[in-house]
Amino acid sequence: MTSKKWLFEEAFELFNSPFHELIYQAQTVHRENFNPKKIQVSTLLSIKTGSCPENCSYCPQSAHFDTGLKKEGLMGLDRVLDAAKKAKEAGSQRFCMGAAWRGPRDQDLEKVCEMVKEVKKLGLETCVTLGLLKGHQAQMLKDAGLDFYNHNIDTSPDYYEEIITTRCFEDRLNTIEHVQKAGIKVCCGGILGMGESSEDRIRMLLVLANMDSPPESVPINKLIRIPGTPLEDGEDISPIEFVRTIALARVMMPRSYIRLSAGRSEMSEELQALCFFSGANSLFYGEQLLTAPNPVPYQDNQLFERLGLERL
Ligand code: SAM
Ligand code: DTB
Ligand code: SF4
Repeated sequence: MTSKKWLFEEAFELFNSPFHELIYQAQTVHRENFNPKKIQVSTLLSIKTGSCPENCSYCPQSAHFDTGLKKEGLMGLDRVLDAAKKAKEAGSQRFCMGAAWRGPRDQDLEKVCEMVKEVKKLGLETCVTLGLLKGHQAQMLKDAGLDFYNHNIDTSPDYYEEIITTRCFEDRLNTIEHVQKAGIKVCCGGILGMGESSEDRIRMLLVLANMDSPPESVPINKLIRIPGTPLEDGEDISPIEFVRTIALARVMMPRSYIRLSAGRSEMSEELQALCFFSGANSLFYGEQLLTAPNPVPYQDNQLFERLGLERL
């Protein structure tokens, strides 16, 4: 089924409509496409940490900034499998492995492919995020049985250069194309709260929603301000603006999972509830994201119970 192509003006109007109208539309679209009680649960693991040559202004793992992060080379298979087993036991459905690379070398990718094969054997869905890929590398991952590749566009095309200069927006789109051509599902979203305007947020969602096939999974991260990065200080996005963006993502991408991603540790239960009410239906579960903290499982279990949410 081809998806609707959105114009900026339409999205802008919806985004700026009265809050209750927007949320009502998002909730309606959500119910038409999903069981609103169900939530998809993924767990992250950093399999290669820090010393990244890219200069993404938000990232604790960039070699350009001193964030005091402990750097680690590519993790061995045993440690990865240990973490995956724990995630499975804790009730996670998908295991996402992230590496601080601009892109992988083939010899490293072979090791990651081995991880993918073994994690799949545990009965978990697999996702990896390894930076820019070449066509043959996407095929290597497909052959290993990879389910999802995460590669975020992070912000609007216009604001991209304010945030990252070691690569361009097109580079990201090329990798997404390789991933889709290889038949791997795409997880692609961005970060809110980096000083971008509402129009930038809308334009980011337009790029995602207007892809030939919109991403199956759309992570919406709230910037975690990391000391030592250029975005350490700055004005936070207002909670209402954040919810509006989630709601717009839901309406524009009716069949995608919208993931309430980084930044939940700094959100109240009420704000998270409003995000789920506006169509978010996925999250990262487990006390750590890649390097930054996430709510502890006990807290999230309590949240699920209070809101009557069930895992997929
Ligand atoms: N190096 C690979 C890449 O950039 O695609 C994979 C790992 S990278 C850490 C994955 C994503 O984490 C980024 O695209 C960004 O959206 C998110 N991220 C990184 N630092 C963040 C922060 N401080 N706050 C919120 N999201 C962040
Ligand atoms: C995504 O959009 N968010 C996740 C996942 N995809 C790889 C990563 C969030 C990283 C937050 C900062 C950290 O933990 O280092
Ligand atoms: Fe490297 Fe990814 Fe962090 Fe950018 S976001 S510095 S590419 S690990």
